[in-house]
Amino acid sequence: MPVTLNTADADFEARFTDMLSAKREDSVDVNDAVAGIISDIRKGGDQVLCDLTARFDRLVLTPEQLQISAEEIAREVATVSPEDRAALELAAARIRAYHERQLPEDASWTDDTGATLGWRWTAVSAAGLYVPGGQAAYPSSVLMNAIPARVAGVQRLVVCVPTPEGVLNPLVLLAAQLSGVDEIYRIGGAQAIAAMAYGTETIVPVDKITGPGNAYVAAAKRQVFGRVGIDMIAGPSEVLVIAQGEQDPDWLALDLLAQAEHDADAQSILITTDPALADAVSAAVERILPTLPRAEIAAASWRDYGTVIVVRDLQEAAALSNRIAPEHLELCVDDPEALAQHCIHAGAIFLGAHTPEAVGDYVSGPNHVLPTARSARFSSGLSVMDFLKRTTMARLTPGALAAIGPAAMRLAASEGLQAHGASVEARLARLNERHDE
Ligand code: HSO
Ligand code: ZN
Repeated sequence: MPVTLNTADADFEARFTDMLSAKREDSVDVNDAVAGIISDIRKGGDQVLCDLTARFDRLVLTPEQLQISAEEIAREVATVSPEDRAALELAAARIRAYHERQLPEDASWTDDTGATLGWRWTAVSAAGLYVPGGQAAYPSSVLMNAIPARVAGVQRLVVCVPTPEGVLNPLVLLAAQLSGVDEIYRIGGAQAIAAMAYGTETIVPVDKITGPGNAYVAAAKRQVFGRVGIDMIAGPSEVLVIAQGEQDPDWLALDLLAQAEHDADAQSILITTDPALADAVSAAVERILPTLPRAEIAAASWRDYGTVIVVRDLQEAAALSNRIAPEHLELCVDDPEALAQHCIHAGAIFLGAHTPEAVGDYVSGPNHVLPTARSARFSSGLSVMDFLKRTTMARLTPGALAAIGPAAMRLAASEGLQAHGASVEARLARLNERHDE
């Protein structure tokens, strides 16, 4: 049974803290195995990649076959129904339009000393996107990772997706095609991450790797970080629904179950001011749960991590929400905008009863790669920024150097860095000579 809490209870604080600190993922230590795979790929390149793909994916390939050919992509993509294609195209267009607005402006100004200062944004040259195989191969996640990269201006976009027994996923290939991916390799696991980070004979290394994956992929991303950039390491998905007033309990139950069906470690939380609504939603969850094809996963998540909290008012709800810092926050209340003002730690906020979290997974436009496990306190979802770097710029006139150079000389002396000071002094001396002439 899910936990039911009430802020009016004497033991609330203790039980809430327990809930917050519960660890939802047992992280198996695969670091040594992954370090071995990375070093094997660095030494053996394509041949090791083929050996590991034969072992883990039961797929025998020559190095030439590592990349999925344009003909294969065309053949698979042709099997997608027009309805599925139209839905994916709508999603891609909306995600692109949203992310185009994220492109930041360069800046440049001249201050009162005559120094021209600013910064400039440029894209990462090449990015690699990992797409998990099997159940978690979400075409929507391909769009959510690849489109921001393309919008940022990344020139070369690579996808790695494992294809156990050689089975290709047409919708994943179509999503890659719609988002402008350049190369797709049928490899997975730590070996795919190592190949993208270090390169092999056939795979040119990338500069940044993003995308979800299992414990091996997560460990590999951590280990190649520094050689390449990575996005976040995402944990199991979460939703917090805050509800008040006249709400359809079935709608709220379905939103909780939509999260629970992702993963037995996912977490769905309901906070409401209305004890009767809390009971009605819990009952609806129990009624709908057995009808889901993924009932087993959703039931495990709801049983182990599902939580219902009754609060006195919405201020209390916002305060608890900020402590939870949920990945997804749904506000099914009379004035969602007003409540959202007080909810400052959340990956994505969904306002009002007609904005189920699932639209955000697919078609509303914002990214669905979001900070989990309370990391929304200090980080944000995937965006165009993740594929950009900021270079700072400065140009001083002689007058500007004369105005601020002496302070630099002073600081250089205090740090014992003679050449630093001299590099400024030599220029200032020349300026003074000219003055004396
Ligand atoms: N809710 C997941 C993303 C997703 N849902 C993909 C369906 N497909 C994490 O934000
Ligand atoms: Zn989802």
